[in-house]
Amino acid sequence: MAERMQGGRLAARAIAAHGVDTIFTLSGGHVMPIYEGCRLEGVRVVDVRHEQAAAHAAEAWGRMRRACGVAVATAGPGVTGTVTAVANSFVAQTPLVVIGGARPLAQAEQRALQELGQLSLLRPITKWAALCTDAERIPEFVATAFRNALAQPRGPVYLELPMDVLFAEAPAGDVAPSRSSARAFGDPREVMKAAELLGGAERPAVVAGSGIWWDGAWRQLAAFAENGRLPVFLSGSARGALPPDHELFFQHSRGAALGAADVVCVIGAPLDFRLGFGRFTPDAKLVHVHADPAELGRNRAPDAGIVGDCAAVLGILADGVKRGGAGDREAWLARLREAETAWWDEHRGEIESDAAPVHHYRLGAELDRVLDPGTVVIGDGGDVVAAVSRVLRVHRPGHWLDPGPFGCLGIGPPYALGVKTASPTKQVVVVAGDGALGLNGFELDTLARFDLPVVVVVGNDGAWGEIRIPQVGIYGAEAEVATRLAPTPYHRLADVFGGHAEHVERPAELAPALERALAADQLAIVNVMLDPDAMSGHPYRGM
Ligand SMILES: Cc1ncc(C[n+]2csc(CCOP(=O)(O)OP(=O)(O)O)c2C)c(N)n1
Ligand SMILES: [Mg+2]
Repeated sequence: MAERMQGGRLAARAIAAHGVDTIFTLSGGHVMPIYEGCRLEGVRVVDVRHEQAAAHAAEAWGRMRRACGVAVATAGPGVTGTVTAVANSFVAQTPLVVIGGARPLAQAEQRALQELGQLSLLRPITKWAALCTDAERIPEFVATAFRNALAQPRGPVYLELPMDVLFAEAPAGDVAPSRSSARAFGDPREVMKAAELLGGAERPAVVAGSGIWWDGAWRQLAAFAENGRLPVFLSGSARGALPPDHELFFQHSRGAALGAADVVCVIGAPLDFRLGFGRFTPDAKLVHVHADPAELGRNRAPDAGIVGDCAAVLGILADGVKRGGAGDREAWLARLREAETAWWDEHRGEIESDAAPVHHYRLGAELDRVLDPGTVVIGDGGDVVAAVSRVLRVHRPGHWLDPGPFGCLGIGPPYALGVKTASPTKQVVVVAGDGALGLNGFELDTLARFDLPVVVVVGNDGAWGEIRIPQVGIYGAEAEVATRLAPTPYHRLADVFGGHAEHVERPAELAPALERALAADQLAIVNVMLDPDAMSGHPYRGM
C-alpha cells in the first residue's frame, strides 16, 4: 500500500520532482498544506511582500536556470495579485507555473471567503489553466502544468488546487516528470532555402533573440556567424551570446544594417515593435526561425520560414552557410563597423561627461568599468535602462534581464530575488529607475530578510523620465502632469530593511561607491542623482 499524504505534500513532491528547489509565495490559509509539504520534502519557501513579486521571482528563477519556476498564491487577492507578472511571462513567452489556492470545492458558488472565478481570469493570459479536484491526481496535474509551460512556445500556466483538495489525504503515487526532450529541426526545404539565401547574400544581417538562450544555442550561433561571416545583433536574453569583442558582434549599427541588408535573418525573436514590425527594407529577403509557427508571417511573410529549436536549426545552418560559400562580406562588415564607431563617437561626450547631476550614459560607462563579466544585470526602468543597456557590455548569455516586450516596470527587485536564489554565487545588480523601484520596492525587505546580497542602483532623476521628457516636448514645460517624483533618498531604505547605503551626486563618486556596494556582501542600495533632462533628444520608445 502506498503511503498516504496530504494533497499539499503531494504537490510539493511533484514540484521537487521537476527540479524545482525553491518556490515563491505570500502566505494564505488556502495554500497552507503546500508549505508543510515543502518543509517535509525539502523545497525552500521564499515568502515575498506581494504576489506579483512571487510570480516575477519564479519567472526569473526559471530564466536563470533555463527551467520553469513556481509561484504559489492564495485564493482571491493572492491569485489576482499575480496577474501582471503572469501577463509579462505570457507576452515574453517564458515558462512559469502559478499554483493558486481556492475556497473548498464544497463551498463553490456559496460566496465563500476569497471566492472568485479565478480560472476564467487567468485563462486569456496563460497557455493552460486547469482545476484539480482530486488530491490523488495532483502529481499528474503538476506534471501537465510543467509540460505545458515548457513546451514550445513556452509560457505561463495556472493550476488551481482548492483548499479541501490540498487538505485531503491520498496515496502517494508516481511523481516523475512526464515530458519529451524532442527538438524540432525545421522543415528541410525551408532550411535549405535559408542556407541558400544567406550563402548568396551580399549584405546579410542576423538578429538573434531570447530563443538563443532558452534553446542553449549560443555555440551554434557563433559557428553559424563565423562560418558564414554574418554580422549578428543580439536582443533580450541572447545579449552576451557572442562576447562583446567578437568581430561579428554589432550593437549600434542595427538601424544601418536593417536599412540596407539584402537578407535579414531573425532567430528566436518575433517580428514585433522591437524590429519595426518587420518593416525594414522591402527588397530584403527574410529568413525567420521561431519555435511558434504562428509567429512566422506576423507582420511580414518570410522567404524562408523555419519552425524549430534555435540550437537544432542553427546547428544545421552553420554547415549550410559554409557550403553555400560566404560571398565577399568584408566591405559590408567594414561599413557596419564604421556605423558602430560613429555611434560611440557621437555619444562620447555623454559617456565621459563629468557633469553633476550624473548623465545616464556616464552611469552605464561606470557600471561597465566596475562590473565583473559574470555579473547578472537586471534593468528595470525607462530612460536609465535604455541608456545603460546601450553602454554596458554583456559578456554571457542570460546575464541581462529586462521587462521585455510587455514593458513591465517593477520587475527589478523580484527578478533579483529569483536570480539570486537560482544562482546564489552570481553577483546580481539591479539598475532601477526611481519610478520603477516604487512598484515592487518592498521586495528589498525580502532580499534583506533572506540575506541575499544584491546591489540595487537607483537612477534617480526625480521623475518618470521616459514619459516626462516627451510629455514636455509635446505639451510644453508647464504640462508635467503625473510625471514628477521627489528627489527621494532611496539609499536610506537600507536603514529600514538592513543593508549597505551609498549616495552619489558626482560622476567621480560612482566607481568607488559601486565597488563598496559590490564588496558589502549584503543588500546594497546605491542612489545615483541623474540629470532629469539628460535624455532629451534621445530616441524614444515608451509610448
Ligand atoms: C507597470 C508600468 N507602468 C507604467 C509604464 C509606463 N512607463 C514606461 S517608462 C516609464 C517611466 C519610468 O520611470 P523610471 O523608472 O523612473 O525611469 P526613467 O525613465 O526616469 O529613467 C513609465 C511610467 C510601464 N511601462 N509599466
Ligand atoms: Mg526616473
